[in-house]
Amino acid sequence: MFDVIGDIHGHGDRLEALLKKLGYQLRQGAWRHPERTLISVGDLIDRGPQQRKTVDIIRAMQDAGQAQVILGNHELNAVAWTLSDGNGGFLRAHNANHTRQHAAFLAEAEQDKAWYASTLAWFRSLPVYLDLPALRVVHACWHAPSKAIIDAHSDAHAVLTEAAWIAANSKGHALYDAIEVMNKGWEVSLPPGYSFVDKGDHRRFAIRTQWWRTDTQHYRDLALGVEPLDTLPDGPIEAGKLPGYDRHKPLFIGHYWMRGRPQLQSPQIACVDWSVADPSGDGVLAAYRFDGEQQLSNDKFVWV
Ligand SMILES: [Mn+2]
Repeated sequence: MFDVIGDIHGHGDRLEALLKKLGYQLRQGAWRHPERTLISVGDLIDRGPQQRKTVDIIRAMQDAGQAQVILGNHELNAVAWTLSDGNGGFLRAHNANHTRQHAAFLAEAEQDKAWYASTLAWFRSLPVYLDLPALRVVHACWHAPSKAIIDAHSDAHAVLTEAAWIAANSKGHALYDAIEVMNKGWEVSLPPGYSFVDKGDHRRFAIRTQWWRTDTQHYRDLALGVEPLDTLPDGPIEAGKLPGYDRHKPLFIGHYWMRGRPQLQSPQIACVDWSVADPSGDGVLAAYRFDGEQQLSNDKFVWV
């Protein structure tokens, strides 16, 4: 069965500690478990102190048949950083914010161009999601209409075709919007006059949402990563209902920088991103030990 691990963001030592805690052993160049397979929800890179170590551990596990890996938004952005926009720039603009977000990765990658090129090619080979018999995995949001668009631009394993990478990173394409939803989450714009400052000190005019919830439509109930909540409108969102989740299978997501100790978002949804890269040091690297159960359980989280 599967151990689904959250966003690692360059914390290679913590990754090794969690693998040990989960019972994996380093043999013949890869971490292995006699009965279990690792699944990464993506966001291996950016922010942390061991970018290359993290990529190399996970890639070696995948090569050895010990791990499955999907695309996080940081891997998507790392590829877009290198793709020409046709106007002398790049599809991921090299502005101050983006440069700061990507600096830790670039600092290591640019020391070895061959490794950098190989790593980018590997990122391009990662699927956007996994839809396995007993579970689903996506970085941020499971949304059937977006999945259908992505499937039309992917191979049978949800890996974007070479030609799709430009559209996936170009505003105005349906594929761009579909990737935004599944890889970066279901965001809702704030009404005029409202904004907040996120953990990276960026002023934001849209919120990340708990898109799976259908019990409330209020900004303050649905927002993720906004502190204090009273910077948001005290009322329902204007954009209409959030997509909700069909609950056909358990779903594992990352991306959301959850705070506190790992816990389920619903009986079918587990976010495994518990903020290992938070500068406060309060975050943990988490995994969920999945054994096929269709009702998830809080006691199956493991973390370091
Ligand atoms: Mn992410």
